[in-house]
Amino acid sequence: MTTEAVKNALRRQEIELPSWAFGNSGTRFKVFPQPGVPRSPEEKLADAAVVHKLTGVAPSVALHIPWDKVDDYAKLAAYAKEQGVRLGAINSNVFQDNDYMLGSVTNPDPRVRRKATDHLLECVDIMDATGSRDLKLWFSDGTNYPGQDDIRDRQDRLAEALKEVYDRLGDDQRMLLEYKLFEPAFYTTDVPDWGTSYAHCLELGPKATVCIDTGHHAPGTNIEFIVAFLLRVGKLGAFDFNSRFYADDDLMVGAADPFQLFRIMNEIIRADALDPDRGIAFMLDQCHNIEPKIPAIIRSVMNVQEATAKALLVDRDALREAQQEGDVLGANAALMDAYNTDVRPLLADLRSEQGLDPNPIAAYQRSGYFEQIAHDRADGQQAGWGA
Ligand code: PSV
Ligand code: MN
Ligand code: MN
Repeated sequence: MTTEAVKNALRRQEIELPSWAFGNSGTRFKVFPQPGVPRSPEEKLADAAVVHKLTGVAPSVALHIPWDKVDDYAKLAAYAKEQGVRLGAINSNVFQDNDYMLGSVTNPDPRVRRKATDHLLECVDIMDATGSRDLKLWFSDGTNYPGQDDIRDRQDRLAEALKEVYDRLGDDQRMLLEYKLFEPAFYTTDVPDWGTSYAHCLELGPKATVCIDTGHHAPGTNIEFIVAFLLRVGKLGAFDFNSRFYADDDLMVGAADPFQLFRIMNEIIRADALDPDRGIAFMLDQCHNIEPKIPAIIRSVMNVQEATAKALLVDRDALREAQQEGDVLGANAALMDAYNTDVRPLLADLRSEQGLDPNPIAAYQRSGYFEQIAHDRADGQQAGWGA
């Protein structure tokens, strides 16, 4: 691909930001509050708009309900637009209510299942108001002890709830079913892996696709294989990007394993699935516990751009030829040459051509925005996960 073609593809790239990444977060041991943290969904959108203004590739913001609960979602969407961004995926939350101790949509109690399903339906109502395309579902449901509940019955309950929500989706709306190996459930999880998610999505129909959260796998899992497989069958809907060293660490994407991120983006380019028109949502799902949030999100966006640029630079003809000739080392070299290219100058050039500062983090630090929000938001309750 020529440098111009690489730049053109990068110009069209879109990365969605999670509203919750801007709020205070931490571990179960301690949340360290940071100055200037948003106090409302509107302030989260304002911060996200700064990231978009400086990087040019983050035009949408995912909401988490009820963390981002407001009275008037159409008004929130209009506010986002004024700020220069739009509202993206609606993330449901059926994991933070006392009723969900034994599960939400898979709970043995039909009353709790109804309550959970009603929340998911409410999220679709919110999508109607915000104009969001995607409903993202993640279930913490599972069990802690062998025999605690019937594994198969729980799958039936899950399928029933998903079907009800699926049937409520509008023509242009989609359901993204996220999986996670474990936590908070430690023995069984009802949607633990891509296979389970895929099987449910297949049964539901074309509007249901799998969301891959890069932090939700066992160590050593070959995520790019999952990406390639799901792309081939048209069932990859989205990514929740982040990094893990141990479990669901939610660190900045590309920080722990930039090579893995490149390998994932390589499968995306191989399938020609980067363009927003192709329907894959590239979202971040991260928390910034000890680092300043806005620059960390800018860094994450840049990490995705760098991995993408390298994947675009792979000499596809040389790679294909080496593969077909059984030239193992040549094929591997075609990938590694691209991965080892320093794409930072190309991205800096691209930003300059777009009228952006070539160094978005330095531009943020010079902008005075942090000093402003630290001053303006000194009062009131700072948002955090769950706020
Ligand atoms: C679960 O660990 C998860 O990745 C889901 O996407 C949740 O909605 C999100 O984290 C909340 O941060
Ligand atoms: Mn996630
Ligand atoms: Mn997670």
